[in-house]
Amino acid sequence: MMKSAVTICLVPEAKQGPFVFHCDPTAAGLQESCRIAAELGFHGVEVFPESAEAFPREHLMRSLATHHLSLAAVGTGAGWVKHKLHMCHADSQLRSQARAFIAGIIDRAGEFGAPAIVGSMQGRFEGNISRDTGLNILADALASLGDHASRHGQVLLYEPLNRYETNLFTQQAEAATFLQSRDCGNVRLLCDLFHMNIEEADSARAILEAGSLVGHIHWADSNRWAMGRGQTNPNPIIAALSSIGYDGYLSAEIFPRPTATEAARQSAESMHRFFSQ
Ligand SMILES: [Mn+2]
Repeated sequence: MMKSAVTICLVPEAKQGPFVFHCDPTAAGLQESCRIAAELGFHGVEVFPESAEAFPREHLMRSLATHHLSLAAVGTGAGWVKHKLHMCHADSQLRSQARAFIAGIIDRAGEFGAPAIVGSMQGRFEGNISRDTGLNILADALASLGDHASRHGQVLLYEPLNRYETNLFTQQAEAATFLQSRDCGNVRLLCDLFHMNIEEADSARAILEAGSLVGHIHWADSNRWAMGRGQTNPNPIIAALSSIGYDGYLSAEIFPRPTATEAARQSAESMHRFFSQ
């Protein structure tokens, strides 16, 4: 059965970002977001921490336990947003720091039985890094971080982004072919419906074709508001996910509009009505 999750951002520098709840990583902030998530029937939360060092392990453990929630996934994007690191940086030392940053988060997430996400940390090839070199760097990093995740019995989630955010992979099919041909056996695709609305000819078909490589879904409407507030028809997407036997999370990675609680409520409704079918 598919599961539902909602995003919680713990990074002040990302407060304009597409996350439903934004709070400082204190007990009070996390508890309140988790309380609302549980009240709305979500199975889990996806968190976006500042770093492995700043990961609020105890607060999160307590908040999840109090509200009977799971940790769905952990984002690594603060490595880019806050620390300006990414995996394809022209400076090899910064590339190593980017990998170490992600490995640290894999370890924190792994303790909770959750996977880490490589989205904006994939970066873009630029300067004296050619596309081919960039892809080699990406393949090497994903394979090695995927191995790292396997220590925790987890996969690593790789998220193709839209053309304005990366020049590596923007479509699921090309990313799937890449993972399969580059020895990235412990990496799965994160299919973000907002990016897919920009890049795919047919998002449902892309999910069908990615099949068992689909590891996580960012559940967003075309405008990155809650599903139901944009132009996306979720029916064929759910049909595709059912057809591939997907039993992972649908996670609402969207703007907190008109309010965080309303965005969470509408997201929960848009997921849970399918679960009861
Ligand atoms: Mn996403």
